[in-house]
Amino acid sequence: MTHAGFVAIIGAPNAGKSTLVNRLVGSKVSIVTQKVQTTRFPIRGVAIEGETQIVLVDTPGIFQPRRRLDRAMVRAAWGRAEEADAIVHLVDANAQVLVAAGEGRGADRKAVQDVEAIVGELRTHERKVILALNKIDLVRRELLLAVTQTLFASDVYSEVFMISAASGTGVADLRQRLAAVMPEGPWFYPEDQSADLPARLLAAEITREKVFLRVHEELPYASSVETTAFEERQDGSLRIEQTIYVERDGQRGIVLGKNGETLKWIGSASRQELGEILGCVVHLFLHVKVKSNWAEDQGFFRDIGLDFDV
Ligand SMILES: Nc1nc2c(ncn2[C@@H]2O[C@H](COP(=O)(O)OP(=O)(O)OP(=O)(O)O)[C@@H](O)[C@H]2O)c(=O)[nH]1
Ligand SMILES: [Mg+2]
Repeated sequence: MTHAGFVAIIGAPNAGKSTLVNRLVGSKVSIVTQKVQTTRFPIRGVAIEGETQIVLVDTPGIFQPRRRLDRAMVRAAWGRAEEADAIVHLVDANAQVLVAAGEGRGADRKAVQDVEAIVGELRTHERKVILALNKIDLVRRELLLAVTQTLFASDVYSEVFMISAASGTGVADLRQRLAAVMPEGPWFYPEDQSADLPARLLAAEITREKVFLRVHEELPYASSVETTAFEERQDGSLRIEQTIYVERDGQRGIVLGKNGETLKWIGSASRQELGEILGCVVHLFLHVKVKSNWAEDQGFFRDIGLDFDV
């Protein structure tokens, strides 16, 4: 008898949710950067453990939202958690430990606050949640236990796992546990399918990752990427055209860089990765446009499956 179900991975921004989903799946289904708020909409990846199919749902980080897009992202994360058969709350253990030791920086303190708010919300849920403490490769072990106990005392968790999504430590144990709690039933995806993001959207995400990686200091959250053309050529190669939207004129120059060098780097990094993922030669054409209200555009929300009216 087969088993199959959905597992939502929730947590504060930058906890490592997308890294964990990629690790559990065994291939890259969701983009990862060092910036908070990288993931903007829920992304599914499929892992198989014996007779069990685990559909992992990567979600946007949960934080105190201000902009419309932020509100929609947080709403989507909680929505997926409610629908799932199991929930994993992923916590950046390093931020917790640093703050507990009085050494945390602003970003760490913010992460701890976001975790507190998530725990508060989980208290209102009846179902218990699996706690996964991530980034243990960075943490001094002697400090980890106290932080774990404090979190566990909140009474919202059924069990705890210590993992490093980046190195893979502890991830196999977590996957086995998730498989064990999946309900009986037929698989949702064919055996060889590990993701279900449409290729155009995947291509836009990969380019957005490169934008975030390259110009993250100067351009936080002001950019989005749209695939405007995606055509297979007769020789089997793909011709992909994309527009990078920014909010102000000055940001356009930042994306272009001196003599267009930054854009060239973004294009070449994205083209190379897309070629690997899609398994063919990719011809990528990037444009940069100023669209001050892209984050208020209803079509943008529809394309990535987020609610506009939240
Ligand atoms: N050292 C270490 N770094 C990690 C680990 N897991 C993730 N990271 C890093 O943490 C950063 C954030 O990872 P993401 O997977 O993008 O985090 P996320 O929770 O999906 O972030 P949002 O989508 O912004 O909510 C990246 O720089 C990762 O490489 C880990 O186990 N150890
Ligand atoms: Mg993410």
